Amino acid sequence: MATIRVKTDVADALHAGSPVVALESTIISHGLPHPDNYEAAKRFEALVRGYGATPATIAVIDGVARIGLEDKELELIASSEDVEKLSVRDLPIVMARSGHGATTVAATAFLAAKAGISVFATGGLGGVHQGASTSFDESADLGTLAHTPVAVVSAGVKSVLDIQATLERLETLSVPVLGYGTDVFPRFWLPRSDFPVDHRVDSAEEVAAVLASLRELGLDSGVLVANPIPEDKAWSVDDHDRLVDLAFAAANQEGIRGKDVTPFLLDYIQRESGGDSLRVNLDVVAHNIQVAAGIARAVSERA
Ligand code: PSU
Ligand code: MN
Repeated sequence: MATIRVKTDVADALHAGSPVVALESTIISHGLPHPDNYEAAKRFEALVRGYGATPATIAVIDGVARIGLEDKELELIASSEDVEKLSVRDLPIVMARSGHGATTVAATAFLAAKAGISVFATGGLGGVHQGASTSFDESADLGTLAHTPVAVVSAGVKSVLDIQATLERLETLSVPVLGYGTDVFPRFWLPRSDFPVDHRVDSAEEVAAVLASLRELGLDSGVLVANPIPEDKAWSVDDHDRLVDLAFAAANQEGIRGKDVTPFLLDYIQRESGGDSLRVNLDVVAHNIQVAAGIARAVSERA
């Protein structure tokens, strides 16, 4: 049995050299609340199509890595209580057990690259957690990007992470970071963090050129395209800061650890913000999809 199955429309697009954008599934299963998550997943795919590319939402179903999901599979990822969150190290285990699972940025990027997809849109990349100097909690998203040749379009990383340490780790791992229309690294719900990005690009063609140079050099790292949410769609800084503090306090009190940390914090913030953070979260992904589709078109035009 195949371990990776590419949906027909995605395979056709790849074969023709047409633009394809990979989408992750953990954001559906663990990042967004049920039942809005299914509608959101469908909308993300429709947006990719609207911008002239073929969407490939990635997940593991019945032990097979699917590059592009049928509606029923998307529904399963969005609704099932026991869909696991899969990072790269979990893939061989859930496949061996013929199980289902939703892929994180790391696992999605890994499978996308294997299928020949070079552009991936998400909300926020995982990173170094606060207190990582003692907990060692750093997302596998970073280490995977160091050797996975995919451009990940993300609104920086969530402000629940240690942004400075995350940027340092990306430097150590030799992952290029490009500010898309910005000189400042964004922090997901908000367009700006306190940290600059060294390299700014202002067009999809510039990103495609960087990807081409990366290939020519024989480097196999990914590229992080840090794309800030437009100012008029951002969350209020005060509400943001207040709820992030409360989410941390709750996580500490409940002793949340390991892979549960990110979903717990996101869920807490979503519930307590009365829908504000969710609205911004959806706008963040939609905006990243727009930029990713542009990059995918530019990549396919160069080829
Ligand atoms: N950022 C979001 N929503 C999410 C995640 C990140 O805006 O749901 C998910 C992504 O799938 C990311 C994962 O890869 O959280 C990182 O989890 P961890 O910190 O456990 O590596
Ligand atoms: Mn972690």
